[in-house]
Amino acid sequence: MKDSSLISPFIDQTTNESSNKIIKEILTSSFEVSRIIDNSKVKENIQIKSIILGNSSVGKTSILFRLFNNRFLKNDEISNNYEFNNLNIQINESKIELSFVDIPSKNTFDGVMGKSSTSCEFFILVYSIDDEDSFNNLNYWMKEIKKLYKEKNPIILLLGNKLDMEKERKISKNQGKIFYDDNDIDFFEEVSAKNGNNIDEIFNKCFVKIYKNYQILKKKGKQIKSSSEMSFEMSSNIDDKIFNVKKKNTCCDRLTIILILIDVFLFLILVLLLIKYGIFIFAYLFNFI
Ligand SMILES: Nc1nc2c(ncn2[C@@H]2O[C@H](COP(=O)(O)OP(=O)(O)OP(=O)(O)O)[C@@H](O)[C@H]2O)c(=O)[nH]1
Ligand SMILES: [Mg+2]
Repeated sequence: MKDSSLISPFIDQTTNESSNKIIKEILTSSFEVSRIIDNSKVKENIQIKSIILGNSSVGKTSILFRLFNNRFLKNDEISNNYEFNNLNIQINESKIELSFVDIPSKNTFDGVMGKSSTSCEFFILVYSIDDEDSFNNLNYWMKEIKKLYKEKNPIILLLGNKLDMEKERKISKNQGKIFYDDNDIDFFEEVSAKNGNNIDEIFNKCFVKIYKNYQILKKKGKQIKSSSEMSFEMSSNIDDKIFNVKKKNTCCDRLTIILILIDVFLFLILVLLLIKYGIFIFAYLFNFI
């Protein structure tokens, strides 16, 4: 679980006081998500790429369909080639265009990434509460996300789907919560694509976080030109992640330089010793002969 309540580590020393105040304000404010775009108020467009992952039949397509159309996708409508358009929402003066890649899960993660763009700011990881395998396989999906996106820190939402199937439940809510806590995931919720429980609420929380992160990056003067560039900078926990990574890098860089200098120094001493004693040895041998 990422602790979004952390504010202080986020406040960058190089950012001036007024920026820090605005950043604090963004972090603590609540924002409304609107599905109706008021173009007269829109001042910026933010493009976000999302991918939905999880085992086969956990309800990935059904969740997206519910999010887009607010109804359950009938079995005879399901197709592996279902294409979702962009989902447009408005928060304040920003229009956020979310594109979703829905992959039939017979693919491996490599297959997924091969087909879609390598940049992604938002992952939705799904298991089904009645399917143990789909829960156990979360480790695989998380490992793959971390491998490819270690430093990009995309926002990750974990969904336990089919909440309506309480009687068939095999995975407790607490198990889902523990996985979320242990894996640096931003949001977790149990949902039902069938009756729509919790879907809008949890997605809206993610959208607000995406918006806040974007605004904070902007305030910090980062150049955000395109979605793919943003994905590199985008951190679901900007507060500590981006800066910790940078701090760690500088620290490692310094350590490497110090170690190289020590190596060079020791090498020079060795050469001097060789020259000094080498001459003695040669002289001794020469005299001796
Ligand atoms: N009861 C119940 N059934 C669901 C729910 N969501 C999806 N299903 C059913 O689960 C089955 C699989 O749903 P999909 O949305 O196709 O699952 P998927 O993860 O996209 O599957 P793949 O594309 O094969 O990877 C379908 O029969 C859906 O009707 C839910 O919330 N509750
Ligand atoms: Mg599907």
